[in-house]
Amino acid sequence: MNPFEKILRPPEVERIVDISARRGMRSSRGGVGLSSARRREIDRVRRMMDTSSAILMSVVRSYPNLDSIDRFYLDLLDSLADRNKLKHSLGALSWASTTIRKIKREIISSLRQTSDPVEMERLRNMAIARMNSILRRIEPEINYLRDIYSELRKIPDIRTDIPCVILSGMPNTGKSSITQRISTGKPEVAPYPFTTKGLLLGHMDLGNFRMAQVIDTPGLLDRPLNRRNKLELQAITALKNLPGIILFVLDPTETCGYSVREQMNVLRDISKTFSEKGLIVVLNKKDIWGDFPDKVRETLAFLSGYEYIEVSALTGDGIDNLIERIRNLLRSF
Ligand SMILES: Nc1nc2c(ncn2[C@@H]2O[C@H](COP(=O)(O)OP(=O)(O)O)[C@@H](O)[C@H]2O)c(=O)[nH]1
Ligand SMILES: [Mg+2]
Repeated sequence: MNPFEKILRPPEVERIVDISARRGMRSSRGGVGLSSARRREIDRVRRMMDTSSAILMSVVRSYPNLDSIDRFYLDLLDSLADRNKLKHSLGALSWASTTIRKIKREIISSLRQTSDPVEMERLRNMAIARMNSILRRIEPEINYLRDIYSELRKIPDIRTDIPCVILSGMPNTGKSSITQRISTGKPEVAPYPFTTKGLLLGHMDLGNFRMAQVIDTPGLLDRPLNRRNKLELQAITALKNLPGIILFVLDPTETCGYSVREQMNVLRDISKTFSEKGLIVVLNKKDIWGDFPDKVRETLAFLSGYEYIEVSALTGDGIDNLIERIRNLLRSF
């Protein structure tokens, strides 16, 4: 499960000040006379500072412990944000939250000792000033957390404890069609870093009450990896941390727009990068192979050393066979 699913975005400093000041002034304590006035000021300071302190703490608490999250999510985090800067920023908010509470206690205790209305007002203004100054001091950290919030929302909700079938292959070879064919139910779209369309996430029944995730990765595993920048590569290779296998979809008819040769290059690249995973080549579009006998022969010659299965995602031919093979491979996970 995505450990960043529930993270909160801190409001801008200006807004924290505003919300807290307004909560402070909302003190309902009325009455006339010195002790009423003192109680009112104490109440105002307490409400104001508890509010800003709680806002900061709720952000800190919404984050998972970065030292105990799964490697897959850690890699994705690293592709989107600076982990040390994130830790530092959360630490700064936590510090500010505690410090504001400490100042609150000091000022309330001074308020208790005075019976001078002018002094009371001075103490209240001091509380506002000190709270503002602390919030100003952590403004860069607050802004950093605001900035990465929308980035971290791109982390998908993928289970790391069940096996995955990860689809790879060049565009238009039939990855999404095969994902739909082998998934029970309709696959859902989930966000993923460096993708515009996100992932297609389906589920597959392995029998014996076990499930696998089916992950179609448009834009991720569909061209040679050496054309990727470092962060992009990290988001891609995060997938290595997921238990499971790779299905590489190859279109021998070249109606996808890529030559068999180009597709073989990507296959070699993917199989090297994910060498510790099982890989099945899915030879797709069998329904129209008859129109491209030379291409099909060329493909089969290239494929020595690879396990492959022939299918047509369009007609469903060979799909049962593919599902059976996947179930066998995932039995040991
Ligand atoms: N003839 C034929 N066309 C297919 C087959 N599988 C997919 N296609 C077509 O190929 C195109 C690309 O398929 P899609 O699943 O979107 O490929 P993706 O880009 O790899 O996800 C679509 O027009 C599909 O209808 C197949 O088995 N036979
Ligand atoms: Mg697709």
